[in-house]
Amino acid sequence: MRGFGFAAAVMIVAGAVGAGAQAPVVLTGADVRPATSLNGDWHVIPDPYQTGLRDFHGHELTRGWFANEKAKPGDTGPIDYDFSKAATIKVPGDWNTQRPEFFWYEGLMWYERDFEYTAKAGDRVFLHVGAANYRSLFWVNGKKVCEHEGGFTAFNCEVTGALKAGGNFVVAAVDNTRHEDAVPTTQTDWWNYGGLTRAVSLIEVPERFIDQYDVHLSRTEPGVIEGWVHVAGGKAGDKVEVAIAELHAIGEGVLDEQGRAKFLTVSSNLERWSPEHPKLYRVAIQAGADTVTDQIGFRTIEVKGSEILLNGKPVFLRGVSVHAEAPYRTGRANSDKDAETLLGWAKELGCNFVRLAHYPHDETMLRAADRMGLMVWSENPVYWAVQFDKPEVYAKAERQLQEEIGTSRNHAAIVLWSMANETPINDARTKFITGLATRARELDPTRLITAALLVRAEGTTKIVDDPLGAALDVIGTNEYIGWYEQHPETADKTDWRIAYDKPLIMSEFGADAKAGLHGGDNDRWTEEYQANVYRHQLGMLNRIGQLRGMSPWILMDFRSPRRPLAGVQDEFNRKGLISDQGEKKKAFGVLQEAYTKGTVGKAE
Ligand code: GCB
Repeated sequence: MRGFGFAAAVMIVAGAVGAGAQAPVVLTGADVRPATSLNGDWHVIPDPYQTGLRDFHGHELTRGWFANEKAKPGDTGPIDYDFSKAATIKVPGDWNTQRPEFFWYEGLMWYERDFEYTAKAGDRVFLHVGAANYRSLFWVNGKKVCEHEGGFTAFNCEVTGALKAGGNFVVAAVDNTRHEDAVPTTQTDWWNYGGLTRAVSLIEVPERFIDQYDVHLSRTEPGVIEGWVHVAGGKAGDKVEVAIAELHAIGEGVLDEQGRAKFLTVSSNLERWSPEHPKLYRVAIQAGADTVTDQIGFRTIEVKGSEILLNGKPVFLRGVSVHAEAPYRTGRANSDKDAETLLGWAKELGCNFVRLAHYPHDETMLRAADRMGLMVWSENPVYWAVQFDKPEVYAKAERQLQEEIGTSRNHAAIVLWSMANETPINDARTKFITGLATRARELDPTRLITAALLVRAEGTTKIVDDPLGAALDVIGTNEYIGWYEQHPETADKTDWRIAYDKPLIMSEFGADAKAGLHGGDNDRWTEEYQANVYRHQLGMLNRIGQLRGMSPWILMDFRSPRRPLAGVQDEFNRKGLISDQGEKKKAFGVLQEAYTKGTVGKAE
């Protein structure tokens, strides 16, 4: 029972809530480290007036409401809350789909749970948060341990100094209020699911520990597995080792002044990862007292002119776009089962590729893609018109990109980092996203950079000449001929002109259909109409010489408040090939036939 009533709420120290805590750190492979799960029931209290963060004149409080371990009922006058009596919801999970009263809620939510924990002497402990949408603050035993912005990336807060041996409690304040200067901004076409949407755990590491590592196959030297290991607190001269027992391969390196060691090792009998053969190896990374054991696949991905080369061979990306929307129950996808259902449907379609839109998806999805053999487009949430002219907005986008790449860089499945989706063409935007592309290449020179661009038209010709294309390895474009534009047949007369000699992925096309609603080929909202759009689109796409992939919009219906049409949409974007209840629509069959019979795209 913890109280921190009104008397405490008048302690005014402006700006102090943000003080004290350290910046969260990025950990590679956090999900494969031994961990103490904090998943399960957490008490929650909605706080739309931010009473826990501000006093009655709106000044920030020194310490978050509910966070002070010392306050006891009766200490400070009336106590306006009691976590032990508050409702509970599950973590991981958005709050919107767990309790009807939270369905439309956008604002601040307080979370609390007790846990037993005793750390080993000398170890460091991190609170690992898979994602908290959008802004979050954490306290352990009343001590603030971190603050984070960005709703779709993992972060880790050091709690070593805040933990006690035995009983502990953690409080989180998670706020999904939309802001103009956030990334993404106030306008999106998906539900703004709030809360601790991904897994939460405690990770214990030695004093010096491996925070990031990169293990990949060289593009230029056959059979060479290379990369680097970074050790937090590591001393120059300390050794690291990367061992792949199945290949009898061991790479060694020595830390430099920055705590980073490069390594390489050679294997003559390596089996490369591909969609047809998604081979993963057990890789043990060791530095001093710390070891991480990961499952990593090895492949190369490159472009040559307008070809995409996987393991040196031209490949066509037969894909589909996927939101992190949970099948059958809606809400945020957050389990292996969700990932396997969604990606299982993609495999059934005949896909070798998925566009994980419009933000970084979680590790369960990426691990499933590694295992199941699906190449992945992973996307930074620079969606539509963020405030491109503001350096602080750029910093938010870059931070999320760093977290995305830092967390997920060893997934063989990821072949494309996407910087943005459908951004308006202007100089500030081009500079902003080019900056992100440069940063992405610095962080990871082994993958391809893309973005989904808008297209312009001259008569019946669609033109892709957005200046941002110069900064990309692969051009993505979205178009909705037959849905937002004209008729399905319009595609038959449409030609394409691409200003860049680079591979093109049609990263979106599609049409809404309500599962079970039938009619003629030209009756909107029916399954027949959607199937008709797909047939005409596929014919058109086959005429684009440099098309090297596609990811139609979208695998499954997903919730969006932009879609209120009663009886048809009911707050769902209905462009799914499958309904939110798992019913396959006719267009699923159209695309499946094209993918499995190889009637679309250049043969591999
Ligand atoms: C788009 C967006 C996507 C939307 C889709 C639609 O262009 O990239 O996020 O959901 O269109 O259905 O309108």
